Amino acid sequence: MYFEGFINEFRPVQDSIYESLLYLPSRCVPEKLQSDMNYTNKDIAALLEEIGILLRLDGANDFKAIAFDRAARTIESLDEPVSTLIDDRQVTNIKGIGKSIADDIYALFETGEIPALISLRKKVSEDLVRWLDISGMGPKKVYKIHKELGITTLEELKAKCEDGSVASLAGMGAKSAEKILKSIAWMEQYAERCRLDEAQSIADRMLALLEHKPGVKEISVAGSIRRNLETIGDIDILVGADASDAPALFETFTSDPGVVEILGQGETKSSVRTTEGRQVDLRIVKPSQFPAALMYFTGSKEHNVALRQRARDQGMALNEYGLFKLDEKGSTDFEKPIDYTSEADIYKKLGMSWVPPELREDRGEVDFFTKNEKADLVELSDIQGVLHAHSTWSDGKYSIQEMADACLDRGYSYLGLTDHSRTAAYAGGLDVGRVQQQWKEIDAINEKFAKNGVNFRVFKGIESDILADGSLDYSDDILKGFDFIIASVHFSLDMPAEKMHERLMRAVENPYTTILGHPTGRLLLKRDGSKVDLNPIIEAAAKAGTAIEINANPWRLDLDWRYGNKAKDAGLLTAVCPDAHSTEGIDDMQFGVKIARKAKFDKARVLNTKSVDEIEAHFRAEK
Ligand code: DGT
Ligand code: CA
Ligand code: CA
Ligand code: ZN
Repeated sequence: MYFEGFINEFRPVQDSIYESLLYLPSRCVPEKLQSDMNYTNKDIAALLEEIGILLRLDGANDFKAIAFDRAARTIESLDEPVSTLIDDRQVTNIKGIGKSIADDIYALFETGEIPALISLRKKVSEDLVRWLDISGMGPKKVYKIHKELGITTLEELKAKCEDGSVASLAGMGAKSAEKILKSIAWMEQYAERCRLDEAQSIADRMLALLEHKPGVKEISVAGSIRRNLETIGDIDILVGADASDAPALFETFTSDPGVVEILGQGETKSSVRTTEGRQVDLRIVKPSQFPAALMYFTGSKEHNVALRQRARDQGMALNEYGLFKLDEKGSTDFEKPIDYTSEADIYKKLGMSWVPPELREDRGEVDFFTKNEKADLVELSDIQGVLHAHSTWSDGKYSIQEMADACLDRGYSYLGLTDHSRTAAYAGGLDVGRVQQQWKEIDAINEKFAKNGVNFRVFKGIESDILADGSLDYSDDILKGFDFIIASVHFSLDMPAEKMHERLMRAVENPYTTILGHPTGRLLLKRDGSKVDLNPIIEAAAKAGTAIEINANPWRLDLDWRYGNKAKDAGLLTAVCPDAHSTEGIDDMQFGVKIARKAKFDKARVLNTKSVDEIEAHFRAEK
């Protein structure tokens, strides 16, 4: 059958896991930033920071490295662009920037390079740089292990952790070695994936590159991005174009400056690696085949398998070219598909209605859309307010007023401010006195909004730590003064599952808890969350009227959407919360909504789709 070759026409070059680690976004510092040699303060800070790190990996004197760290931080927080200080050689006027670093910056603007950085990049082994992706490994620790054991590669590090050499180093111990091994295992498992937000921005760039090119009649992302999965393997893009236009489109795609390597190229598919180290697959199909191909390449594989079985049960065959009638003997003419014009059309011919891509995971959707015409999924435009945000009162970057204005700018009508509670001292958690002071500031801001006729409200919230025994972080007489409370675990995430169960149960059943924050504490591709079965927690929360957050920060996306069916059955409420530590952080809302949809939440079960008055009533009823 000729369609089988469709996805197998070439074998992409397989990178080793370690090779792709090089591209891990966490340390993605551009080689040469821009050809016109205009650098933002952020660019400069990133390069200086890299020098500091490489110096430490090279065993240099700490004073020297610290000077670069400090310069990076200073420049990052300057209001004025450093680029305006180059011509008049004024960079040394910046407090904390000496002549030597100033010269590095002049060199950057004049030649596009910092010689010291170039030589450090040559001198310090890439293998060693990779160690920095191990969680808890800073450059000083890397250097120490490298130096004392005489090893450089991850493989060697792994071996030395296993044979006890790392544990026997001063200041290390068995626990540290174990942690390193665990983290390497994580890296091996996930090096091939990245977060949704990272993949999304690469996909957007590729779509923009192609969408207006001659011959492009249809274009869409497919694969896991289209399904709003929280981590992405490769990025799939599908184009509908005539075969005669395909070669030029592939040429545009593979010659883009954002592409560093062509992994494979065929007549209908081309795979590349981008500067971020991600693989992008572009497939070009005939416009008439676009809907069937889009359906197929959106997946998931499991959803496709279920649909194919359904087609067969109904005497048809389904593949990426469409639906085909089978004769009695089960064979068919693949040149003659049953007519279709859209994805919805194909689903209809299978006796069901269109399935939103984010639900295509074979978790009951085939059955659901056989019986129902549509699912009501929450939309970004349904969101009316921001809950879970931090200000300079704890570890946020902006004042309450600035955060409120940023919410207002984005069309929201309230901000539920939740700085950290007192136990989170490392994050500037508020003691009782500061809580009361903050309330006064919030009252004043609300009065000002009211006086100016602005229909916007700041609610007094707190992100209260859940203490080890499950209690909240203030006494009841303080707790009752808040409009609402997000209760989150921030320490001892690795306690035994039964203890964590008790801890979370107590927290969700506490009448003061409005929302349980990031329920597992996971950091995607970096750190596992606490090992606890959330099913009973979801039931208890639903019963108590406590919502469980979908933390919209793309590192978290926690509650996991895989609890969606359970949450729906239990009638659980959620709140889609950006957990914003800056004004830009508010924009993470989009990722949370994607996950909320994938977890089957409708508008009615998402707290922050409520209007100001409705949410206020909800807070009051919960107290
Ligand atoms: P990823 O890239 O790991 O994040 O996940 P996907 O879902 O994007 O997977 P990918 O890129 O390998 O393939 C894209 C879609 O193509 C996938 O969701 C379903 C379809 N597909 C690929 N290979 C197969 C297959 O062997 N069988 C079936 N039924 N579908 C496949
Ligand atoms: Ca993919
Ligand atoms: Ca793919
Ligand atoms: Zn938090």
